Amino acid sequence: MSEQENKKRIFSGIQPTGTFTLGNYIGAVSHWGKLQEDYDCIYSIVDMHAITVRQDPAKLRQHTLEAYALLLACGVDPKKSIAFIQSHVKSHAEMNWILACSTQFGELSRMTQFKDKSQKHPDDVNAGLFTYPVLMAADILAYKADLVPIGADQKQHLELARNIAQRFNNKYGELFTVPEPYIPKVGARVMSLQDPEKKMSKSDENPNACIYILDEPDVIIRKFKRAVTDSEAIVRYADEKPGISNLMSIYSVVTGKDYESIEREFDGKGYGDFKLAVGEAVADHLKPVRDEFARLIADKAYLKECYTAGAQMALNVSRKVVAKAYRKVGFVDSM
Ligand code: ATP
Ligand code: LTN
Repeated sequence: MSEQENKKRIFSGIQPTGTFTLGNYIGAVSHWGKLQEDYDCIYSIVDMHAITVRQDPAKLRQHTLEAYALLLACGVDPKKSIAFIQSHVKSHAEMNWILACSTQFGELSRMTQFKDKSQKHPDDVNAGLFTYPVLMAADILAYKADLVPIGADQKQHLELARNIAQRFNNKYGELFTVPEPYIPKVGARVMSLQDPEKKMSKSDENPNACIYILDEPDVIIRKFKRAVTDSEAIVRYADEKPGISNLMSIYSVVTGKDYESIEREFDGKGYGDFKLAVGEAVADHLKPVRDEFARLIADKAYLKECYTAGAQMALNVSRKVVAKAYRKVGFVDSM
């Protein structure tokens, strides 16, 4: 099982706000299974984060179960890693409060995700949306994680978690590990297929902008065919060609080919051929995930067994850290 003294610890989470996109997969989740061989890994479906944006309760429940099944379908093995649902482990809420009292209003005001999401949902700029990064810090610090695999968009939140950990340690004495980000070199920021200046996001209202990892092969191929590119008609990686560069990085990740060999492969060919090749490669790559998801989601009893055991193991690790934090801030022992 997971708690081995000599291994470094990893923590990461994903929100159950909808089916994972190719961005979530390439930027984060596809790495999680590979890491579990060398690290002590803890992965969570962060439903408490999801309610910072209004959710339909029945849909959230369904999305949470689906996200848990997707996590396993993407390669997280509940026998090798701890895989659980955030709201099942009370340490997250407890640690959240302790850390909120070591976080400044000013630093939360500078978070770009807060600015973006409050612009997107001007009628519901709730306190949870504002303190979202504190809960994320609580997730990570409650397990004393060394490393946090994330996409590039979460780097600012991780910086904040590091600052909170250091500040708490300076104020109350050493407790928290200061976590390092683990951001992939290629694919850390998969862009929208319709607006390559914008990141691909689960909650995009345009379904053509996004590849969902459960999309059927013909849907995947059609979406890539419609992807926005440019008028140069040469497949090459360049800052001024964000659409083609985005497709190249996706193709590179799913085929293992580097940019030079991709440029050679499509030398003299048009964008039509290239887009079709990307679509087919992605559809093939995702097929085992789709098949495994179909098998798992039909077995609710197995999923329940896994997330119940996962929550118990997560609690066993995190409650000790919460107890130490309570003592350090001066709370009287309850037992
Ligand atoms: P939402 O649209 O609901 O805000 P999201 O698609 O941004 O969700 P999260 O659950 O917030 O997804 O993110 C889960 C993980 O996926 C994080 O590590 C995040 O950095 C990564 N990620 C999200 N979008 C991308 C992307 N376009 N490219 C690479 N990584 C991404
Ligand atoms: N905020 C992250 C999801 C998340 C997370 C975490 C990631 C919540 N808690 C802890 C890494 C570690 C996001 O992707 N939006």
